[in-house]
Amino acid sequence: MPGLTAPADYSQEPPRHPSLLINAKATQPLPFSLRFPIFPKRRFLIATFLLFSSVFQEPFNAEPPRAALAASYVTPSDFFYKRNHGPIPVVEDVNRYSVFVSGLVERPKQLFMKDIWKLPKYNVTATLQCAGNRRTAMSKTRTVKGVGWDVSAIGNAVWGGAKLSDVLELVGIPKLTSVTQFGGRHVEFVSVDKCKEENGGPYKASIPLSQATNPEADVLLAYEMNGELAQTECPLESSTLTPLILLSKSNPLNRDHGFPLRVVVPGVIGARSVKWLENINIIEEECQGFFMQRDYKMFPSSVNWDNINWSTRRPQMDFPVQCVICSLEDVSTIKPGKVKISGYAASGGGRGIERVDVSVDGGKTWMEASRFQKSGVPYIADDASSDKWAWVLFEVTADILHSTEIIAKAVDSAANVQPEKVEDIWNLRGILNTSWHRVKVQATHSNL
Ligand SMILES: Nc1nc2c(c(=O)[nH]1)N[C@H]1C(S)=C(S)[C@@H](COP(=O)(O)O)O[C@H]1N2
Ligand SMILES: [Mo]
Repeated sequence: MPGLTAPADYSQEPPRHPSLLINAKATQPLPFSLRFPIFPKRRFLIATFLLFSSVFQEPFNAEPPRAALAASYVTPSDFFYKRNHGPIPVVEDVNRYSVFVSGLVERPKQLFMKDIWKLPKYNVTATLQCAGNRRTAMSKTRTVKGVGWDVSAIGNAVWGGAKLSDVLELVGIPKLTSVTQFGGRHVEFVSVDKCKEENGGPYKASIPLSQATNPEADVLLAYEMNGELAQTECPLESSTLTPLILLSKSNPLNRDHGFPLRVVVPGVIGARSVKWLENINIIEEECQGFFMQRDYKMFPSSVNWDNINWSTRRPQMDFPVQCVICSLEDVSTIKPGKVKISGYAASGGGRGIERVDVSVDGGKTWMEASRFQKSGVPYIADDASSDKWAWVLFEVTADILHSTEIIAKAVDSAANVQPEKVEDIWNLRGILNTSWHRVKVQATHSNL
């Protein structure tokens, strides 16, 4: 497609915020000032360096520091985790960009951005979480395969775009359809990026047609991220943490997050929210791509790389209830006295957060934390006033006099709870680590 192309190497990556923590072997392009220095000789040397280094680079995978993450209800795009499987696609001309909707439909259609912009625009506040969030902690039990993540492969954004259910009507599929007259039951999203796992082919995934055509599922083709906000909100009025940055009024998706058009499937693991969308196919069976069939599946701990049979499990869709303490690193040094403990809690499938329990004595006794979303609006799980697809921030202040382990665990509105031990949910790909989150604190009486 002329409007959207995928480079074969990493020489055209976008600029990124320097405070992001880069995972695996990924590297960053040099800052602008170094790429275009005044001295021609140095320019030549750096160009040569870039040429060679870009060939060997890995997909850019990075997350923000945990304290920055929980400082605002809406995560600024710069600090939003970035999960890629290949070089970032390039848009030559957004007016020439189109997405082709075809397959088992009555009227296949090529849609340009102007066609998408014409549809009613929705702003959906939704949390995206990578299934690999907290993988590093799981790998301490036993080795797992995958990019290492701390606790910040998650973020909450206001996504602006058209509803997929409206887009599908343009090709003759009515709302709330589970099978088309030609036997289509799944909606496949195909990108253009070149992924190793797909042998150089594009990233792809699918969701059931019933979800895609349900307006209440809020599946979006998003062209904006945090566009409606004048600035980030800080819902924790009492918090010492301050909003991170000011956001501009209109904010198209940036390249890392899928410019010009991406899918956002709220309540579902990030892997199904395909970026840089090129094709939407209505198909009979779910997508047969690598990331649906040979990755992002949850196995029991008895399965290893010698006895794995991928076809025995369903692709993971909803994410389970999760919560993480972000105000403290593991291990933190504290002054004995009052300590503020804050972080995020989220559940999949549109379920709200009913409770967040915090213990400062290693799990013997528990306190209930307060929960927040938007400032000035009390949070009630599953209430119409709440953002149903979004995380909840929590905060509690505790008296801590001695070195101890602090634990947080959440309960969602279906009364699902987090598993206590990471050992009990260990799986070879290291996905869905939702075990009780623990941080150790060392109390020190010294004035140093
Ligand atoms: N085209 C494309 N879409 C993709 C991916 C990708 O590598 N290529 N990664 C997926 C995964 S695993 C996640 S967790 C989310 C991450 O979205 P983000 O980078 O905007 O945070 O995008 C998903 N969509
Ligand atoms: Mo992911």
